[in-house]
Amino acid sequence: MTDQGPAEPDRSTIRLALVVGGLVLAVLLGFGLGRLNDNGAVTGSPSLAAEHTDPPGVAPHNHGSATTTDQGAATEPGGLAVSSAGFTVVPLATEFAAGRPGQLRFQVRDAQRRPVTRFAIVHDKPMHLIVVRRDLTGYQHLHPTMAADGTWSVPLTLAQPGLWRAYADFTVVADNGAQTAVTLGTDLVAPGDYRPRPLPGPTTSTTVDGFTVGYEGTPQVGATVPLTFRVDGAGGAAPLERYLGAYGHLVALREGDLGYLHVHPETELVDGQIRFWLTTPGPGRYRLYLDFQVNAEVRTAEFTLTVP
Ligand SMILES: [Cu+2]
Repeated sequence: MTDQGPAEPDRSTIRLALVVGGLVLAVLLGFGLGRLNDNGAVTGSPSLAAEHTDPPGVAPHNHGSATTTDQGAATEPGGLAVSSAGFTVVPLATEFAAGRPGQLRFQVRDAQRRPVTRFAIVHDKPMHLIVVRRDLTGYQHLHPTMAADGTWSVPLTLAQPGLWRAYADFTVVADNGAQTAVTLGTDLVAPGDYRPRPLPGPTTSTTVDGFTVGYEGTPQVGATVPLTFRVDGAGGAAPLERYLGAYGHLVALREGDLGYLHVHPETELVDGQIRFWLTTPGPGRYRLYLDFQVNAEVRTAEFTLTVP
């Protein structure tokens, strides 16, 4: 371009060509950089994840978020999309016969459409699968097993007809060791006569299998606050056992879109009670599902929570 021959062309023409060429180059570069940023965000999360502050006693991770890369939007729920951060959940079949035992099989695929096979163990498991009907009934918390080709499978019964939501909550380990926590969601269907149940009214206490479960705490929009659960049996405080690396496992789902909230467990009991840190993304109604274990049996206590 700078090589100008003896028959010198009009300088203004050259200048114009340079300006246009520069613009084209700038646009192309912009595209390239944008793509690099997109790709970089998939695997470049550790620095962002490290900046994420966790409540005391909680190992740095971002459980339940759409991705670990959404640093600026850490309160946004996950589970709303089949694809996020370059990963896609692909169910092999989505239709189930209501009330009949079936098998859910799925893969997590990367941006190159290859099945992912390297997952980090988080809360004792490489994959947490939550299944709930769209009216927030029929909650199940399952742990599928993975075949060598990256296909996950787990026995699943959708007890009642309707549309159901399945959440795959996992952390991918990249070749360079970088970890990306993702919660993806996909719908399942059990054809039939769907009779949705209205969401029960808000409460902070409930009973399940003879246990009384109550909690204290006041979730606030955009804040991470402690929720402390107490479990009592016939003779007082129930002898809680470790379950999934803590003394309980809490899932919170938002009514309306079934967004899957951030929940951090405390790994040890606090005054004999189970404490979680919950981040509430906005006003609305939520359903809380507390899994706890006593005498080697896991039970689930459910609560409706209204956040003004
Ligand atoms: Cu789990």
